[in-house]
Amino acid sequence: MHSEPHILELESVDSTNIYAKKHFDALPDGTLVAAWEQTAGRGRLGRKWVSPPGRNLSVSLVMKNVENPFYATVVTSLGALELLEKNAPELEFFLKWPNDIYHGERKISGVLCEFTQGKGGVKGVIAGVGININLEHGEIDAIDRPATSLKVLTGLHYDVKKLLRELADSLIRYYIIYSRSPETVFAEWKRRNFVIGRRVEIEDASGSVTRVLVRDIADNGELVAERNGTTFRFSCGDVRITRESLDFQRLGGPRAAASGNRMENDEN
Ligand code: BT5
Repeated sequence: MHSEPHILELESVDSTNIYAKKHFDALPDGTLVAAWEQTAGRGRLGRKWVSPPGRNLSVSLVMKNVENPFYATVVTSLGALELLEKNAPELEFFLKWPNDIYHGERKISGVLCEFTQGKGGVKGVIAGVGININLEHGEIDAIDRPATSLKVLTGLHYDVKKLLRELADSLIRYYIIYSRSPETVFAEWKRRNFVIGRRVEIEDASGSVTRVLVRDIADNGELVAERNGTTFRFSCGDVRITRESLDFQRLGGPRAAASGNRMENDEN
């Protein structure tokens, strides 16, 4: 992998993940497939990813040094977080297990990592990242769950081509750090992950919701949660951010009203 990112820019495609999977053998490790329009953008569990043409970043990183989609999510979500923080340093973003970036109660970015195997037997992961950049209010409102964009948050219009290059740099940087020291990257991801130490609602694939206290995230990516004094692991589904979880201190009680819904600093 080169530290200089190779970006394959497509005007329109069904999904950058599908394209990268189809061309996995021909695409060198570390290639970033980007599209300005996705006609069939995908989320997890068969869901759709909404992204009107030209407004957002929709990319897939070809990762041939990672076989576990969870670790690909760790790497790429940190890269996406870095891009957001660089371009809106006054705002507070956080990672939310397993694959999201949020601002307050609203999602601004999602990651979809898929294991793949080429014809020659080479294994790897296609790491798809979608980030809402210039999405307008009306477009946000059309999404069926709370969402936001950089433009809605800051009122500014962003140069998506410039941001694409910055995103490529951040993704490759984290990929290189990961290939040298996976523990460092995993520790950073855990530190920036909102859920650890908080009371949240978890929703499994069938839609059943349970309120839990999240104790940790295991090395295999499972959530280690506690309910009625019993610890259990949760591997597939969503964490719901509620007003209450935003207002609770890690492993503590309600926070001072003056702090509003801003996150406390991560000090652990
Ligand atoms: C995700 O799934 O968040 C993964 C999103 C990955 C998108 C990228 S774009 C490049 C690459 N190519 C692809 O085809 N996909 C990847 P999940 O956690 O399942 O969340 C999906 C849910 O988020 C949907 O069911 C909606 O409720 C909501 N949603 C859809 N579009 C959104 C958007 N633009 N912003 C915020 N939320 C959205």
